[in-house]
Amino acid sequence: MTRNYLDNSRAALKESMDYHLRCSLCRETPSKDYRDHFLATAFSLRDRMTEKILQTERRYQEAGAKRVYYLSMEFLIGRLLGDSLYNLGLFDLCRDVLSEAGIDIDEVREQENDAGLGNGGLGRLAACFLDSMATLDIPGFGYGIHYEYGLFKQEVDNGYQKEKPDNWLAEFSPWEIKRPDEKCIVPIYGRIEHFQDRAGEYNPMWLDWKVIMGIPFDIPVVGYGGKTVNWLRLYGAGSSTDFDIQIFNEGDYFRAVEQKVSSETITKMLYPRDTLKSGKELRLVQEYFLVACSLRDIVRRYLKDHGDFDRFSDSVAIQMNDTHPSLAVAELMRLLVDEYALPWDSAWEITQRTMAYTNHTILSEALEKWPVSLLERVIPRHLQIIYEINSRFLATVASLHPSDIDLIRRMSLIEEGENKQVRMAHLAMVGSHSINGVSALHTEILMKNNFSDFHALWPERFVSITNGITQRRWLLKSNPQLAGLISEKIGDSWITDLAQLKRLESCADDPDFQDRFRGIKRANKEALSRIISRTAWVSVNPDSLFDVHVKRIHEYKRQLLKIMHIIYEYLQIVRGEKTPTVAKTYIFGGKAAPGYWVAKQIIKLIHNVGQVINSDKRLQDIMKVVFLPDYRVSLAEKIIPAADLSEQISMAGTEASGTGNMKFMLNGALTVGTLDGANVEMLQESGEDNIFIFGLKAGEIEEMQRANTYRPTEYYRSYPEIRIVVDTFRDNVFCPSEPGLFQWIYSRFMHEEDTYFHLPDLLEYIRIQEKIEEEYRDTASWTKKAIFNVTRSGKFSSDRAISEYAGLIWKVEAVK
Ligand code: 26V
Repeated sequence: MTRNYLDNSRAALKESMDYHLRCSLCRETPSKDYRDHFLATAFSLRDRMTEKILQTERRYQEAGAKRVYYLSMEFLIGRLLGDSLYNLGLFDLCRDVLSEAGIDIDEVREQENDAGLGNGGLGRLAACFLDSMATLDIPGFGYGIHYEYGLFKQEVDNGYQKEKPDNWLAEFSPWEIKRPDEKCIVPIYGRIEHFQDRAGEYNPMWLDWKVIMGIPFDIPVVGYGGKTVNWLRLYGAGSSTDFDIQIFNEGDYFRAVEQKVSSETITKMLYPRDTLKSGKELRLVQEYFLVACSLRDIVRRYLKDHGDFDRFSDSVAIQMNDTHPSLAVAELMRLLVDEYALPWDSAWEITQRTMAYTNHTILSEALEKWPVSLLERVIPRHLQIIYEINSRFLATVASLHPSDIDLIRRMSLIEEGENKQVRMAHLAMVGSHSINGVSALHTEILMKNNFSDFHALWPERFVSITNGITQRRWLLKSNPQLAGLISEKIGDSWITDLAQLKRLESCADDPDFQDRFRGIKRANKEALSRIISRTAWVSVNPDSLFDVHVKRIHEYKRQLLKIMHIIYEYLQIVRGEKTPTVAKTYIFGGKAAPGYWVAKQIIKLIHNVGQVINSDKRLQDIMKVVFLPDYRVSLAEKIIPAADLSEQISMAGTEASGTGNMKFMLNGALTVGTLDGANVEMLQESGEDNIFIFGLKAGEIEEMQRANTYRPTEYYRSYPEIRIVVDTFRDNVFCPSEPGLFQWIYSRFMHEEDTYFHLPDLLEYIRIQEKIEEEYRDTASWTKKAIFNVTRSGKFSSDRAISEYAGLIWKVEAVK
C-alpha cells in the first residue's frame, strides 16, 4: 500500500479496512462478521492516529512546548470506536463503506468492550480531560495503569448484585500499542543502610530491593478535527527477566516462576472504591508502581532535550488526580536527590513548582492514609524522604506559630497514634504549588473545613475549577439526532465551543423546534425502553416521564431517598389518596462496592419495591420501577439522552461536584437536586425556573451536626408522610416472603441513626416531586425548560475546565 492509504478518502478507508481484514485478521473478504469489521475498522483508525502522533510530536518539539502529564489510577474511557470516528471526521464515510458491504455500523460498534478502568466520576473525568486536551491542541498526556481486569461486571440475581470479573482484554484491545522497548525497571522492598559520603554527609543507601518491570501500552487520544493526537500511557507490570535469571541460576526454578507470577499480579485488577479502609498492600504497590513508571518516563523525555534540571518546571507540569498518585512528590524528590545528585533545596523547589493536586472528595473516610509500617517495608527510602519533608515543613509551621502544638499535630504528614499513618493529602498539598477542588462549593468546604490550616498558611495555592464533560462523547456521539438538530440551527461550532449553544435560545419558544426536540427525546426513550425490556425484563411506556437515578450506589448519594419517595407515591395511589396525573418510569443503575453491605441492600430494596409495584395491576400503566444492571459508560450513553428528569439528590456538602448532572443537563433533562457540588452552579446557569432545587443546605446540615440537634425519631413522630414510608420497612411490605429483610432501615431511624439526613429532606422532596408532576403536564412549558437546560450548559464543557487548568495551574499553551 502507498502512504496515502492513510488519507481520509473513501477509497483509502475501504482499502485499509480490507487490508486489515485480510492481513491482520486473516479473513476472506468480504466478511460478514461484525467483530471482524470492528477490529478492521479500529486498526484502520489506529493507523491514522499513530501517524498523527508522530506529526503532533514534531510540532510540540519545534515549539519547545511545555507538557502536562495527568497522573491517575483510573481512566474510565469506555468505548473508543465512535469517538475516534467522530473526532477524525470519518463517521459518515465509515458508515457508508460498511453499509456497502452490508454491515450496520451500530452493530459493529456494539462489538467493542468498554475499557472500564475506573470506578466512576474521578476516572471518567480523567477520560473527558484527555479528549479536551487533544481537542484544544494542548500537549497533555495521561499516565495510568494497564489493569487486566477493569471494574467488575454487575449481574443481578434475585435482586442481589453479583460481581463477575471484567476481562476486557480477553479478545485484546485494537487501540493499544505495546511498547516493550520503552519498559522501565522499578525498585521495591529492600532496606536502608545509613552511610556517609566522602564529605561526611549523611548518604543513605537503598539496598536489596526487588524489581518490577513496567511495560507501556499506549492508547492514541485524538482531538476533534483530527489534527492533534496525544496519548494515554498505561503501564502493565511484568517480571524482570534479568532478576529471574539470577534465581534460575541458583537452580530454584519454582521460586523464579513464583516471583514472576507475583510481579504480574500487581496490575491484575482495579480496586473498587469503598472496599478497603486501609492497608491493602497490593493497592499501595499499584500506586507506587504508577508513580515510579510515569516519573521515570517523564524525566527521560525531559532529559532528551535538556542537560540539567534547571528548566524542568518550565517544561513539565504534573497533575495528581486525587491523592492516589501523591507518592509522586516523594518519588520525584528521590530521583532528583538520589539519582541525579541535586541538593535537597533545589530538588524541593523543582518538585513544588512541577506538581499540582486535585481533591475529589471531602468524605473523611475516603481521605487516603497509609500505615507507616507498610511504607517502611514496601518503599523504605520514600518513607525516609516523607519524614524529611515533614520535619522541614513542621519547622516552618512552628516558626510561624511557635506555641501551637495542636496546629503542628493537625498539619503533620504523619498521624500519630498506636498505628502511625501517612496522610497522603498532606503530602500532596505540601509538595504542590496548586491545590484545587472540583466545584465552587466543594472548594469552599475544603478551605473552610478539611484543609483550613493549609488554607490559612498558603491561601494562594487554593483554586476552584468546576468539573466538565466532553460534548463530543456526551452529545455529538451519544445523541446524534439532537446534535444534528442543533447544528442545523446554529452550525457546528458548539462541538468545540459549547458556549455557542446559547445562540439556540431564540428557538426555545418555536413550536416547530419544540416538536422536533420532543420527537428526538421520544425516539431516545423508545430506544431505551427496548434496552430495558431486554436487560431488566420490564416493559415500560415511552410516553411516561423517565425519572433517572444512575451513579455509584452510595449512602451519601441517597438512592434510599428516591426509593422512599417512590414508596410514598405508591402508598398514596393504592390507598386512593392520590389520583396520578402523569405516568412515570423510575430508572436506577449503579454498582455497589463488593464489600459495601448497605449499598448492596439498597440494590435489593430497589428490586423488591420494583417487583411489588410492577406487578400491581392497579398501577399497570402508571408506574414502573426498573434497575438496569451493569451501569457503565456505554450504557450511560443510552440512558442519559432518554431522561426527562435527572436525580442529583446527594446530602448537601457531600458530592464534590458530580459530572452525571452535567451530562443530563446537556441532553435536555431537567434536574431535581440539592444545593450540592456543581448543582449550585447549574442553578446559576439555568435559572431557578428550569431546575428543581430542594432540601437542607450544606451549612444547615453542618450546623445540625455540630450542635447534634438532629433526631430522626422526631421527624418520624411529627410527620405522617414520613411515618407511613418508614413503617413499610418494619412491616415487610416489600419483603413479604422474607420478613425482617429491610428491618435494618427502620431500626436505624429508630436508633437516631441517619448519617445522610434522609428524613429531614423527604418532605420537601415529596413536595417538589408533586410540583414536577404538575409541570410535566404542561408539555410546551416543560419542553422550553428542557431546551434552556441544553442552551445554558455551555459552562460544563471539559474544554472550559481544561482551559482553566492550563491558564491557572499548568501555564501551558496550545500548540496549533
Ligand atoms: C477512593 C478509592 C479508595 C481505594 C480504592 C479505590 C478508590 C477509588 C476512588 C476513590 C475516591 C474517589 C473519589 C471520587 O471519585 N470523587 C468523585 O470525583 C468526581 C470527579 O471530580 C466528582 O464529580 C464526584 O462528585 C466525586 O465523588
